[in-house]
Amino acid sequence: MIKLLFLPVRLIMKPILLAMEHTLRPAPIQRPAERQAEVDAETKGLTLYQFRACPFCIKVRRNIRRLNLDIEKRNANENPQYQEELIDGGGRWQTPCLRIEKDGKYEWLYESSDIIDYLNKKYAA
Ligand SMILES: N[C@@H](CCC(=O)N[C@@H](CS)C(=O)NCC(=O)O)C(=O)O
Repeated sequence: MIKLLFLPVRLIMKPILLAMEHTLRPAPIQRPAERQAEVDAETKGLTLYQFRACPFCIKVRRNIRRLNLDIEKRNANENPQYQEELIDGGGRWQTPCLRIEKDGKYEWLYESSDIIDYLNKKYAA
């Protein structure tokens, strides 16, 4: 019921949030080509499960852009396969969630602030 009440608000906010994300894009940091290649290889093991107009996902996407990271984004709202992966793997229907591949296994990191801290610790320097 509550979700239905918020539907018109979400419909109005969606284009506004996406336009703001586009307009207020942060500049990506620059790294020497060799370091960027290392970072690109590492981030192949990362996948962001997200909704397009979720403000928490936008916050994480902005940080990913600022850190100049090539991370695959999977829209869990529009693709049933990604939705299933998120619920089965992460255990919760909540985005953003960062899937981290380590030694052939996956870790699932929820909470936008924790995802941003994780990425900053590894890639902000
Ligand atoms: N505290 C969380 C909040 C995340 C959150 O509330 N995400 C919403 C989308 S904006 C969600 O996944 N809702 C689940 C649903 O729609 O059922 C964070 O910062 O990541």
